[in-house]
Amino acid sequence: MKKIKTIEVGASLFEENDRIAGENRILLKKHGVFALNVMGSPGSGKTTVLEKTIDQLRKDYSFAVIEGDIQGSLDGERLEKFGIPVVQINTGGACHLDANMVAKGLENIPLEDTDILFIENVGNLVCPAEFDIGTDVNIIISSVPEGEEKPLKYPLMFRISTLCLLNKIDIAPHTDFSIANFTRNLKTSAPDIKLISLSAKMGEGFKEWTEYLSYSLIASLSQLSETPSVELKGRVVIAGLGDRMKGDDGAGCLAAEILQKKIQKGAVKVINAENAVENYLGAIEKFKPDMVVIIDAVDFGGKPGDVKVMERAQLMETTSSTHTFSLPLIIRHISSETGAKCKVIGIQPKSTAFGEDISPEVRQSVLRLTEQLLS
Ligand SMILES: Nc1nc2c(ncn2[C@@H]2O[C@H](COP(=O)(O)OP(=O)(O)OP(=O)(O)O)[C@@H](O)[C@H]2O)c(=O)[nH]1
Ligand SMILES: [Mg+2]
Repeated sequence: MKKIKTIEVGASLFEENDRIAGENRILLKKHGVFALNVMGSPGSGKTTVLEKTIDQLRKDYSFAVIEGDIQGSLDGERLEKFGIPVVQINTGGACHLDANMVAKGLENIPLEDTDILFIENVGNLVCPAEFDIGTDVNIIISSVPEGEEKPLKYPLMFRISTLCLLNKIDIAPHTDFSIANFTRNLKTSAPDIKLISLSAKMGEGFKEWTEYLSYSLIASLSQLSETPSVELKGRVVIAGLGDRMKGDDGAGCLAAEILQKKIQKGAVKVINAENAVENYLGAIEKFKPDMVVIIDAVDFGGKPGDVKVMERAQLMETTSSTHTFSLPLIIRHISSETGAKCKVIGIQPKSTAFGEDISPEVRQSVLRLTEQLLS
């Protein structure tokens, strides 16, 4: 007898999607579930990666899976063999999962007993990128046979993902695929994405991937209740500071980049000031803000990714790593010129070494912070 529960759902209203995704995220957080939206072309190896990952880590973590397919439960059956809860969602023709479908799926997952929830989206490089489903992270699984140029042709999918797994590298020597070219294309479309090359078939690269997964899970759990809230009131300027070439020093810039994509206009102005906030003082004053929020990597002796909301006095007791200007002085200037209330959201960096990527802990922290600011 077939044990997998299959749910048929129609497409939900697009404008409702983000609201329901937010509810999914809150529900998952409440139960301490780390959820990943696994996307990629048909046949890129999504289910094979999940099979191998679950097989390797099931002694350490409890898994659950929501499988999205246009029809059928073939992938669900492959994963159910591991004795984990699997819910198959049939989209009935839709080329992606949406937040409402996932909400229905979550009703059938024992969240209290789940550490890691994989949601395998419908195989497609376009539509799933447009629908937030409420997971902690988006992952794109690309594969060698698809070619090197996919990040250039489907940039949104790569841009909204935290991690790209390049699968099927075992067959690269038999093709003209160049990992160096793929990496260059990837960084062109999605400069912030992390890349791990692997072979789900042969196991190469799996250590790096499973370590990344464990790391992200721990970072997500350790920050569950630690992102302090900042209530945005009136006209607000949010300025991200830092240096994108120096690892976690770019945290403020990453936050500004994310917020700039989501906040178009209105009472909130987002500025990616990088290392030269002094050049934006005129624009900040002209906006006549009631509040100015500065996001920056600040070494306050916390754990990597810890977030602390500070006012000028507290900031003077800490060291802001690399900037040539004095942040307390800038804040005093802005306050006196605009009368705005100024706050600094400091993110504890792990490493600010030149040429490094932003660390997973700080990246997760920035994602949570931006979500919290947008909510
Ligand atoms: N050579 C090679 N083949 C792989 C690898 N990973 C997956 N495959 C094969 O690729 C094919 C598709 O794998 P799936 O895991 O079903 O792909 P999928 O992305 O889940 O496919 P859909 O759910 O249909 O979108 C299967 O024949 C796998 O055996 C790999 O690392 N190397
Ligand atoms: Mg699959």
